[in-house]
Amino acid sequence: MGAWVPVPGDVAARYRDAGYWTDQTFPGLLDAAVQRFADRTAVIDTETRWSYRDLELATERVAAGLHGVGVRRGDRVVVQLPNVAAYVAVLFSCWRIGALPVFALPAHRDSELLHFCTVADAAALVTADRIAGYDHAALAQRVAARSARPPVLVLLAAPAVVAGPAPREPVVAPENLVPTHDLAAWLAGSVGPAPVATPSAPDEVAFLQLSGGTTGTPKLIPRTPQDYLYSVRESARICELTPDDVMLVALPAAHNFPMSSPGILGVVHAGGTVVLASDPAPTTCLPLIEAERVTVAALVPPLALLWLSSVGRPARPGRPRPDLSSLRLLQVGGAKLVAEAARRVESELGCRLQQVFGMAEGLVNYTRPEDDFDTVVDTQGRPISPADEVRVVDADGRDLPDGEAGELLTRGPYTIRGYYEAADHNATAFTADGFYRTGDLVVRRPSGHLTVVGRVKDQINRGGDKIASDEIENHLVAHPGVLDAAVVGVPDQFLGERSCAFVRPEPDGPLAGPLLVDPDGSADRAADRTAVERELRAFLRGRGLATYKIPDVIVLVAEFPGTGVGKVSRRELRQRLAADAAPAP
Ligand code: OOB
Repeated sequence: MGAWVPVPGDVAARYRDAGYWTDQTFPGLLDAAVQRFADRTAVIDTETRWSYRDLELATERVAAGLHGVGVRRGDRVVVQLPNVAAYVAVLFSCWRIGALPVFALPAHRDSELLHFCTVADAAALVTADRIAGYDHAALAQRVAARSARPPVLVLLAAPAVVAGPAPREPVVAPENLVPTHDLAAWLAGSVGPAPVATPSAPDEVAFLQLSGGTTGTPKLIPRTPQDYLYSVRESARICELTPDDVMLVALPAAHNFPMSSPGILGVVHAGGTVVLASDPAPTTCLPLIEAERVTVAALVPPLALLWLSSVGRPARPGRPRPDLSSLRLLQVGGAKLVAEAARRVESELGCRLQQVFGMAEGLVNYTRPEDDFDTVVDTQGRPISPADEVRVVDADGRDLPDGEAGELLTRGPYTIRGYYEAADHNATAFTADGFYRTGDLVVRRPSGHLTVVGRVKDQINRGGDKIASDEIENHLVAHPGVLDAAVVGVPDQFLGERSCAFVRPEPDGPLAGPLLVDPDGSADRAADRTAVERELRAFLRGRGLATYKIPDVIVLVAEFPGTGVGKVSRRELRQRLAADAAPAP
């Protein structure tokens, strides 16, 4: 286990005394649900319907499989799976034997997965052979081939609906392939009984969640059962979950939002049903809501817009509109939902809206059932816990009064005090007294409700997918033709933000040539620019970056505006782009 920063002893004692932190563990969460709700439906995907008893059995089988390939208590297991029931079993099986899952997203590629496997020193990588047409079996092999300590590979033959069309990716040379283990065979009961094992204690790190990141490499977030499960129980209570609730998981299941706010774990706590959608499109999800009588769903803003526009269109003849009457709550979070869209949810989807402003580092804010309409539309909610400490500060770290915009700093019973194995970064990401600097600009109301009004961190929020400017810039400057790069977010009606890379070519390098010396913008020059953009995108893809991180726009510039202290002014770059986009006078 690597270095992490526990909450100081006296504070931990306070959280325990107040009843926030309990002795509950993740296996304990599942055991309690099995005892109370054994025969009720726990998890549904396109091919699976598991009761809580079935989920427990699947968990035992995968735990036996993992143990059989050498995974032991304290080992890290990188998990990259589509939204399938097996994912839930893999999670609980890791916890059952005291191993720590590391939550990768299906969108992650060589660069990210290799990084997670390395930082976490992973003992195993569990993935599917294909997800949405991408060859994850080959990806896993490439990661293993490049790892100092190759992880054991466990592959799920994904059902056709999540696997997508056959992949065309090049595969690792046959002589370099490492043997893989078959998750589906484990689930079918091909190995013996699960070992007797001690799960992580309530105060030990039980998994590593991913941060959106603001610096070169995504950081890992260590969470313990006592802190995480407190937020899960409270989230379930705030969202009024009962055993009759059916939650649709349309976002990638490993993200903190569908995992715990209240998400999959909140539903297990309540004894309800999780329905895993193979993709978040309205054409998939709206019929699923009708078929499974879904009561709660969680979306990022661009998907909420898509769903709204889908129900707003006239029904096609012979294709009746799906019946959404079971849906009682739509949660929207991960990025700012514009008020105009927020206003439409209730009348057009026929359910209540809940805004969710959370972060994998901890703090989660919800609008509440008792909030009036304007509060639900205009704010991103208030913190889960009375023990969440919230400060809104100016650029000098001075506290601001309610109503004034400043950076949100937070500390509390489920917010981390430091990233995993990241002492240097922690020194700036947290204050000396343990507040996490969120990088979000907020305005607080006297009621405690927060409205997100901007950001001070160098991060782009592309419809909920977070991109660290710095990470993409580092990849771009690795190109022999690139002297320097600055990546910024620019407003986008649908995504909220798109990413734009400003690139300064190396004066005598392969990307320079006619591009910068010909100021009158001839047609040839435009063709050259397109070729350069294509080249840079292919280069980034070749470096194994997740697709959502490939810049939407690439602009070549001769130089960057400075800030006065020699730093690139990202603000000026954004303004320049906005001016270019404005219609000519
Ligand atoms: C969730 O978690 P992360 O770790 O992917 O991203 C956190 C960041 C926040 O710091 C903020 O910048 C942004 O995402 N964000 C929002 C927002 N919710 C998150 N910005 C504006 N409005 C919102 N409603 O995104 C996350 C974790 C748990 C629950 C929900 C979202």
